[in-house]
Amino acid sequence: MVGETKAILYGFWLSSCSWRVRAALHLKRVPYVERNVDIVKERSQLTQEFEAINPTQKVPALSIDGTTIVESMAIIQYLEDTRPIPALTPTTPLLKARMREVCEVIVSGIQPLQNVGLKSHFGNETEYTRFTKYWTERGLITLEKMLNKTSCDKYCVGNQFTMADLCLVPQLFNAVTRHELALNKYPTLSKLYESLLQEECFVCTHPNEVKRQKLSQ
Ligand SMILES: N[C@@H](CCC(=O)N[C@@H](CS)C(=O)NCC(=O)O)C(=O)O
Repeated sequence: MVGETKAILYGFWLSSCSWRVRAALHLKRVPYVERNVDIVKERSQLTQEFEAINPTQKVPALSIDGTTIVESMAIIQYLEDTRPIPALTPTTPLLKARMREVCEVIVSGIQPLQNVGLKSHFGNETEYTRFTKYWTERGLITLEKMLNKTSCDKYCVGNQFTMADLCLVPQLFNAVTRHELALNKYPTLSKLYESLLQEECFVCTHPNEVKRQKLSQ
């Protein structure tokens, strides 16, 4: 039976992929505990113990319903399929495609190119930062053009909260805080970010909130 015991999210407070899943769990009202996998200082994702949980050696992974699922979008789709309310997918084929366009730009076109796991493959910190900032900025330019057409100012696609919003907010948070990019050049992204950040699912699962809870344990 789905949802019988508390799910376990293996995540990291600052990880955008973990935040996507945290917000989805919150929306779907799935009780869960988060196990911190320090991917920055301790590099715990590379231990044998974690590899047994997630062969990709990345966060997140979700243990739920007697099994473990990896890859944030596969996890979110599983939650959508097993716990359909509230729906995170539009109903029309075109809006579904628009939602997936936005998700892909972020999930395939930005996040992997600014992932912290790339750092050791660069000669120095400056080269790494230049590379990650460049791809993040290019992604923002693309998203601004796309969302200008599909967004209602409140949500990315149509007038419904979808998986695209789950992907957008954590990536913009990274752009602003880690890459120090200003969003004022992107009016659509700015409006969406400001409005979406107030959604309960992002307030309650915000990285700073996770950090605060971790420190108070
Ligand atoms: N496609 C994967 C990407 C996972 C990923 O890159 N996670 C990052 C954090 S957002 C990570 O664990 N990085 C550590 C590393 O690559 O060593 C997903 O969506 O779950």
